[in-house]
Amino acid sequence: MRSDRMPRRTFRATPTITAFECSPDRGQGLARDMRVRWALEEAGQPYNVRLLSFKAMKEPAHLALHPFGQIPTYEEGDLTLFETGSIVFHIAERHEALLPGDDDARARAITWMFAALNTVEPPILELVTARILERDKPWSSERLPLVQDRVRDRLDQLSAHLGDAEWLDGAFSVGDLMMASVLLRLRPSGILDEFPGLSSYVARAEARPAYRRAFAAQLAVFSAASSS
Ligand code: GTB
Repeated sequence: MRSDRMPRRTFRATPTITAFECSPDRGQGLARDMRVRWALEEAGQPYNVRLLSFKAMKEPAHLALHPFGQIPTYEEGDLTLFETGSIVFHIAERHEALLPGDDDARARAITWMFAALNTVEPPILELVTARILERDKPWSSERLPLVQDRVRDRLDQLSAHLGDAEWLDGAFSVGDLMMASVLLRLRPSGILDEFPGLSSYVARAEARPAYRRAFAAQLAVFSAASSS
């Protein structure tokens, strides 16, 4: 059923987002400003980027925008947002190709966005912690396989749902943008390669022109920082 309750919202000003001045991922596009850049590119919305050092992120000027002193933030006129999910949702509400006008399709796209952030990403973040922050702990070799298997269990389920479909629910939506972004965080671990269906899904997402523009923009920041 199509909803005619409200006209589609528009951007009231050119947004400004924040990103790492020098991303620790060395331009792999794993930091969360990438999700916001990608959504803005899908929406065809130009944007500005303010780059921040780790020190600046904890200073009052940035803490006034983000209570936890992180990136990304989003400013659009007098509106300031933090939390990637909220920012991407705000952008998606302004672009029908990210959030369908049909009420039910829209609700399902939002469901997939939450599933990406609340159900699929937590075990992946646990794995990132286990592989990087805990790797020197004496118990790391015992814990890591448990965490890896928790990720595999979740990917088994997601893969079974996706099957041979191109996207999670019909046409590409913000649910796919968030899910593919979350899965990309797995790439350095090699686990994504164990799931050919999900690997192809992520590859399709990465092949989208909007993704490529967003990726190139964040890579250019890293390249400039590392050559200066
Ligand atoms: N829940 C918040 C959101 O979704 O916006 C989480 C934001 C967040 O974790 N921001 C990180 C940050 O600002 C950057 S994206 N960290 C600095 C700090 O907390 O002081 C997370 C991230 C960081 C680095 C890599 N990497 O190097 O691969 C990947 C992702």
